[in-house]
This record gives sequence, structure tokens and C-alpha cells, in this order.
Amino acid sequence: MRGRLAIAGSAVAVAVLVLAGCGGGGRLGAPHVRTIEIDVHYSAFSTTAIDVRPGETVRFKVRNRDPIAHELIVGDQAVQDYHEHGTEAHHASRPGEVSVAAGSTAETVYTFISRGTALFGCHLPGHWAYGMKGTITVA
Ligand SMILES: [Cu+2]
Repeated sequence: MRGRLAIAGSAVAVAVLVLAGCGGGGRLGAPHVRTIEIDVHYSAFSTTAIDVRPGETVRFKVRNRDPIAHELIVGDQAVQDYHEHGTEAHHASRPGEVSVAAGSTAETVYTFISRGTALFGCHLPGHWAYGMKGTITVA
């Protein structure tokens, strides 16, 4: 019992260091994850500009209000290019990539490491060109 308490104590200490590293703001001992909700309707994201902090972990909760499928792909231009020209029909395994079936809600978690600009978008055929994209400023 005493040993378990000691382990819990060191876990809290580690969490404090992590929170200090990303600017704080999280609850003590809890993972610092911010949820950003994005709606999709008429093949458009409800937001096209998102601001995050370097080191911040974000849970993207995407609600698809359309009768067709969409997806959310988070990453740099190379990642977007890969998916725009790629053949992956479904996304589930990589952080920051999720398919969202018609009328459903799906989530993906992504950690932004360095300052700069990232992109998000949907690469189902024609959707990116139609305007299903936005920028994420990491600063
Ligand atoms: Cu789409």
C-alpha cells in the first residue's frame, strides 16, 4: 500500500512537469487534452482557422451532419498531398486522421510539436478542392 502511494506521487510529479512544459492550464494529474469540436454541414467545416500552442494535445471531435461521408486529416502540406492523391478509403489508425461516416461523430487526437502552420481537411474526391480545408496555427 505504501509502495503504491509512492508510485502515484511520482506520477503526479511527472504530470506537473509536462503541464509546465506546455504552458499549464490542465488539471493536476489529468492529461492536458483540449477538445475542439468541428461540425461538417453541406461539405463545409464549421471553422477554417484553429489556434493551438506548441506541445498541445488536441482531441478533434468531428460531427458530420451530412448524408455523405467525410474525413478529417491533420498534418502538413506533404500529409495533405499524400491523402489528396492517395488511395486510402478509410482512416482509423493514425493520430490526426479519422473517417466520419454520414450522420455520425468521430474523434482523433493529435499533438502539435513545433511552431508553424499545419493544415486540416477532407480528401474524399473533390472535397478539398470544394473548400473542405483549414489552417492550424501553432504559436
Ligand atoms: Cu468531405
